[in-house]
Amino acid sequence: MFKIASRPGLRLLFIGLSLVSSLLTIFFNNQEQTVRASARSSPSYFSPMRTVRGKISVINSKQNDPSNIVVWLEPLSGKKRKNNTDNLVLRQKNKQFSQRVLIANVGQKVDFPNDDPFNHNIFSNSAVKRFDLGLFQEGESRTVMFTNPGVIPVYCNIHPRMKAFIVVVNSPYYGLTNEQGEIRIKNVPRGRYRLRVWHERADEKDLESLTREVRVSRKGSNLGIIEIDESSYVETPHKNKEGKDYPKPKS
Ligand SMILES: [Cu+2]
Repeated sequence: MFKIASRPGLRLLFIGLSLVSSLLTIFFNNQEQTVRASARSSPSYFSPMRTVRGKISVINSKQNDPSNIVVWLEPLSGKKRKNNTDNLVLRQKNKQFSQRVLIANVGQKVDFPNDDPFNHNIFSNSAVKRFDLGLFQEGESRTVMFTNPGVIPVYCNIHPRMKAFIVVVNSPYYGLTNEQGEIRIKNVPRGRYRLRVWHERADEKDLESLTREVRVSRKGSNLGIIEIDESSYVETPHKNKEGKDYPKPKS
């Protein structure tokens, strides 16, 4: 067998044949994939919905954690799907919120159930949405409706370490990065959008500079790698609901 390959003419034929065979394999595999893909997406044939993907990497970061970064798309053309209206949930359990970052739509409500066997007092002094849920115990819940877009830091007046952010956006096309910084926004109609990004350890101006126009085609859109600089981030303790320092823990 190897003797045949050593003759120049036959060797060329051999290479040629294997090339043809691999091309045929690639061709038929692609055909199969196309068929499978169109079978899967057939219900959306009349209103094609696409996935927008991307990845965020944080630079000059102490934490090196690219999770919990909000990415959303504001429609610049075409019809917009209605905002989400189902109530969202931000639990309190083990003196922590169930999520660090929660994305809500304008007009959406958030329930704050207390799953701890002691009281919490959830509040925010944000200019976007100021609220104070008062003291409430295990098994109880309070609800807040968010009517303006913006970032709302949420705290507990008893437990200074409790911290969450509710990011209210006026578009149903949004996503949160996973631990690898990957983002995936599904069911986005074709059209032009303004890309927006929010991250708790980024400078507002830096985030502003990441805003750009994105076109979603019938293949979706790949945002590529988006870099966020954390060098200007300084962690500062927040105040309680009266705007004062929390009492020093007794030791
Ligand atoms: Cu608390």
